[in-house]
Amino acid sequence: MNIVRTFGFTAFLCACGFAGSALAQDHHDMKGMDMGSMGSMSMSTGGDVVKAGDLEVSGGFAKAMLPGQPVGGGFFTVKNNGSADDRLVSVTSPNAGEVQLHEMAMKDNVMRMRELKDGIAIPAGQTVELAPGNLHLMFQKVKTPFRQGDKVPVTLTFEKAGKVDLVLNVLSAQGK
Ligand SMILES: [Cu+2]
Repeated sequence: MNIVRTFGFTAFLCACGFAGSALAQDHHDMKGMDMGSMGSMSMSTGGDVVKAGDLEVSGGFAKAMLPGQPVGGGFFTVKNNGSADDRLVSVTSPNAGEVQLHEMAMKDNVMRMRELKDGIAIPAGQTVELAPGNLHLMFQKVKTPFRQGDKVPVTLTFEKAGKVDLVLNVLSAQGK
């Protein structure tokens, strides 16, 4: 039972690119990174820009999954041009049985992730970035592992802006 549990946890981390040798590297990078500046970094992944109400969603991508890997990570940026706070409450995709909203954070020098059951706040006038090592979508029960070059459609549901359809471009397993 212990072995099964440990394996499950490892596979889980793997989806976000923090397993094996990548762990030490990411660990190191995270320490030297000013988390406050991450929100202002712009991704140049070539994804569509989709507008809904005051929201602008851009830079959507997913990471390629290793064969047999059951979960995958997805990322994008949401800009709130309005004067009212909004919230990403749920996400669905025809390519996954379930899509969860996750957050990664360092705790006691260990990178951990947790599900954000209350969704992700998109404050008025701000830009929220879902990015590797930080906030992300976690695709569960994926039948066909994402391959580089694939497109993964998702429907984002916001509290105020409503539903937004977005296509995530699948990049390499490293997210590049
Ligand atoms: Cu996750």
